[in-house]
Amino acid sequence: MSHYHTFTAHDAVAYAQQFGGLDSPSELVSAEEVGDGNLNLVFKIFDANGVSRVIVKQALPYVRCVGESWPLTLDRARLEAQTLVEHHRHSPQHTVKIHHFDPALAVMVMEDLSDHRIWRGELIQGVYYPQAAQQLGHYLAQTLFHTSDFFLHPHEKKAQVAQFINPEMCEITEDLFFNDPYQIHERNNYPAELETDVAALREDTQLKLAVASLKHRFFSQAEALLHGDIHSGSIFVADDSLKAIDAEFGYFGPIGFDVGTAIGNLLLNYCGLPGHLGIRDAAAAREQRLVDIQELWNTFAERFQTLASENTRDAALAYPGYASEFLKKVWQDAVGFCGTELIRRSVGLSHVADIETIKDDAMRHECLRHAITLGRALIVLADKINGVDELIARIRQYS
Ligand code: SR1
Ligand code: MG
Repeated sequence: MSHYHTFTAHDAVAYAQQFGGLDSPSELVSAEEVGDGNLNLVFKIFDANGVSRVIVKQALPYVRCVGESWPLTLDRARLEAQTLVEHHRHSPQHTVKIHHFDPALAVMVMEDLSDHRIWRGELIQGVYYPQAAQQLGHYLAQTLFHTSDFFLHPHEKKAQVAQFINPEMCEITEDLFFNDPYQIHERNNYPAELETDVAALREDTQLKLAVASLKHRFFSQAEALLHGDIHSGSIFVADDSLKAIDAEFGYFGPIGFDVGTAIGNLLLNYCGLPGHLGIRDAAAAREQRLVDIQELWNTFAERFQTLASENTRDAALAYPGYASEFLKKVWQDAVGFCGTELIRRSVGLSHVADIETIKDDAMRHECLRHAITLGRALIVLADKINGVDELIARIRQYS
């Protein structure tokens, strides 16, 4: 790590000229730092016509949204680049392309997606991408099946598990998802008006037992190479296109975590919609979110099942009926993890714009309360919710 230094815009241009893979690198003339996430620097690199041509992303040695008081491993840049390269092999149409990465500088050069938009912003604005949920289900099935024991040789699988050991980033998830919301912690962030609701989480034995079980699975179930943070802010969309980005939380974990995080973010949007559109007008958009969830899961499960019946390499796992049994467990995990995403985004450090940007305080608090109540229900009822239609019935029950 000795030659690590934080990039200026000038450094980013020079780096993109060298490693951007362009035929005429001297076309690249300027850069703008556009990172608005919690962790990294992100530079758009422009040509002389002001057209953005590639992206340079660099990890900072600390958590950007908190500051230098929270140091964080630079190795996350390698893990992110290698996760995206691996996912791109299995789902090239739905994963951003990495042109180059340098672990010592914690930097990568990647495909520019300026013709796409961040899905979360579009969901909030009410811009509908009819293919997006199915595309996300396809991405999840392709990447998670091909990095699982169904597909990889056992030696290769174990080598990959070792390559993607990601203790510091996993620790963030372990704390933010499974600890902080259920205890008093200085990182928590919620309005005083919600104190009674949040205090109830801390006293809820049934809930805390179910959260412990989910955390245990997150610790120990190395089922596939997860994206690890697949929320709607980590997804670019355009007409008929969807691309996953931002995989620094990638590691081998339970498949239901990725599926549950993805569904959870659609549900956070569902919870926030009345705050943007008013209760009456939100109804149609909410129905769309429920259809999105149905399509996401059905596409994922059907594609995973097809891949399992055609491409399972392990003789025991190929036994007829095993893949569908496995998918039932993935589903129950997904429902539980989805619930933890709803709660941690309402009570913990990192919130989502779907709810945070609601201007009316009382309405925002109501939407947060809804996310907490629904999240709790999904966590404790996960093993009683058999399939996506039952999930939708439960969501309606808690609306
Ligand atoms: C300290 S990082 C906080 C959150 O931002 C990332 O996007 C992850 O979701 C993480 O939990
Ligand atoms: Mg991210």
